[in-house]
Order: sequence, then structure tokens, then C-alpha cells
Amino acid sequence: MKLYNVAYSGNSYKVRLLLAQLGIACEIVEVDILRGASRTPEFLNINPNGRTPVLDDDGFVLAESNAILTYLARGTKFLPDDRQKFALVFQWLCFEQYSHEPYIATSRFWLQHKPDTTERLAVLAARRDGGWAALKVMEDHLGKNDFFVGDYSIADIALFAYTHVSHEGGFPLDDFPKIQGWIERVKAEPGFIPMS
Ligand SMILES: N[C@@H](CCC(=O)N[C@@H](CS)C(=O)NCC(=O)O)C(=O)O
Repeated sequence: MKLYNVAYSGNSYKVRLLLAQLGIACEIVEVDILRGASRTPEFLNINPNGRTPVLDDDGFVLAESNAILTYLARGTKFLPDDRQKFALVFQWLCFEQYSHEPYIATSRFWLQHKPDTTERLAVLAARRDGGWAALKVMEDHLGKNDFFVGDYSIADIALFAYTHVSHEGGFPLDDFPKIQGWIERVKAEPGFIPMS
């Protein structure tokens, strides 16, 4: 397997974490997105959407981090077989991509990689309410559950990726004790690897 990866990206880290916990060896190909490497004709031939991560499993090419998690986790303990639990995992994967990542991950990206301009201020301001709302949903759920769906699953991996570094996007977790406890539980899972 080959993973087109960005070292500091949570979307890529999700896949590296699951690969590590599955014990699957994988060639890592670093893509310098800040220098346009995800938009070259060669890369667009791999993923016409111009984004990482992308998994190449012996010629089967798959983009979208949560689709890759689902592909790798199928038939393992990280993705329940039970129809309702499977659907709930999928629900959290969709939540992560629509209600969490666009606010928390993009704020982090702008803070880490874009100059301090009025445009950046405006972008960050537009993402604040959505980011806090996503964390509130997670905090409430984790008040009643150790993990997002039953045992540790790819729902946790997907949400962990950007939540554990949410302070880097301007979303410190001081007022979210349940999320903090869950972060420690995820870190204690066998085979856990840090982002960097
Ligand atoms: N929904 C996608 C988002 C992927 C994404 O935004 N990737 C960023 C890095 S985190 C990227 O490769 N950006 C490069 C570009 O847009 O050219 C996923 O979950 O994989």
C-alpha cells in the first residue's frame, strides 16, 4: 500500500493511525501541498479533486480520509458489523466532515500556514461558532459514552485527528472535560501513534 500524505494534516493522520493499529505496512509519499504538489497534472491524475490523503492499494486508488478509514477497517474490530452500529459510525464520520473539520481543521490551517491579514481574521471569525458547536455536541455525547459508538472505532479515529489539536485552531479544550478524558482513552489504545 501507498499513502499520499501530508505530515501535519489530521486527515492524513487518521489513516496513518488506523494503519498502525491494524499493523499494516505502508509506503508514505509526502505531498507538499503548500507548494502546489496536490494540483499538478500528475497528482490530479491520481485524485482529480486535488486533495490528500489518497490510498493506493495495489492499484485501487481511494481518496477522502473517512472513505479510506472505512475501506481499511471493514471486517476488523474498528468498524462494527452490526447494522445500527455501522450506521452510527457512518453518522459520526459525516458529522466530522460536515460539522467539525470545516471549522476546526480549517481554522488551524489558516492559523498555521496563512499570514496574519484581515482576510485571515474574517475566515477565523466565520468558523468560530461552528467549531464550538461541534465540540459541544461531542462533549454532550461523551458525557454518556466512553467512545462514540460502543468500543473504540474509526468514528473515534476520525474525530480524534483534529480534536486533539483543536487548540492550534483557536479552540482550547479547557471547558470540555469529557472530551479531554476521551482523548486520554484514545491515546491509551493499543498501537496508538502520535500525529508527529
Ligand atoms: N474531505 C477530504 C479533505 C481533504 C483535504 O482537505 N486535504 C487537504 C489537506 S488536509 C489537501 O490535500 N489540500 C491540498 C489542496 O487543496 O490542494 C478528506 O477528508 O480527505
